Amino acid sequence: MRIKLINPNTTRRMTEAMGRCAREVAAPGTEVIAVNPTMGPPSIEGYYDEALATPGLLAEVAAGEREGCDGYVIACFGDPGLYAARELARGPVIGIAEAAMHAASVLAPGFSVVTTLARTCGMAWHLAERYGMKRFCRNVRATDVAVLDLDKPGSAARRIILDECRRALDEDGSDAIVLGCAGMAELCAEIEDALGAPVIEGVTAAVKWTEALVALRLSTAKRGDYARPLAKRYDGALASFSPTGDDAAAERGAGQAARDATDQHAALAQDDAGVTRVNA
Ligand code: 2AL
Repeated sequence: MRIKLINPNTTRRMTEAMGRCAREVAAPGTEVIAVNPTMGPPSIEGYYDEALATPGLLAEVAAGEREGCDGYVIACFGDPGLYAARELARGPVIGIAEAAMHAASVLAPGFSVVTTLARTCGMAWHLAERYGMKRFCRNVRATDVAVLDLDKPGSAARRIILDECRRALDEDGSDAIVLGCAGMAELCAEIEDALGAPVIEGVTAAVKWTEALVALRLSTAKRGDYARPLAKRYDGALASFSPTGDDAAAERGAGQAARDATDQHAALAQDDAGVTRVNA
């Protein structure tokens, strides 16, 4: 099966690190395609960043539909564009915050999220609320490490994050830690070894969940809120994102349609000049 792992920020080295983590846990028959958009913010640290990362993310989902991807992981802890991506995709789409919080909720009676900047704490609380995870989420703690400083050589990020995780276990009444940024994925094993408690990072959790749903031949429902976007003309800079409303492929079912290379599904693609266009 093919799982497309989309880092919605434009920082390639983060995408590559996530790809390494994902491939370490993927089953032998699973191909992980790790990508990031070329337009948008280099890191996502607020609602504005999230909003403007979303068009590039959706273009990658639409391209994935044409490429025959079986499922998608949105690899940013704000889960930007999750529901919009589900409207485009036939297969399952899982956000890393969604995956990590659900995993933590069955591994421990309560968890703490340890995230990057303080300004992202509210976003994590909103997600916990949205996913029904608030009763498991004991606290959301900021480290004030910026996303692009997480893997800077010589940075104190590892020590700062580990110290905050320790405080979370000591002070929050939590028995598990959820790492609140995709850029922390490669730190997970080291932190878990040091803490001796479950530490969940969403990239790997979401890859395994997506893999399980695809293996079960389950796809995204197309009857209700996740139906294809309605056909309409968008104006101005977003004109190329105008949905065509062609959901015939979706109605044929995810398993079959995902392998249909000639599918004229409403899709966005980037041509050689990097221009996004519809129905390539
Ligand atoms: C993130 C993340 O996962 N990727 C990114 O660019 N920002 N999350 C965060 N809390 O800073």
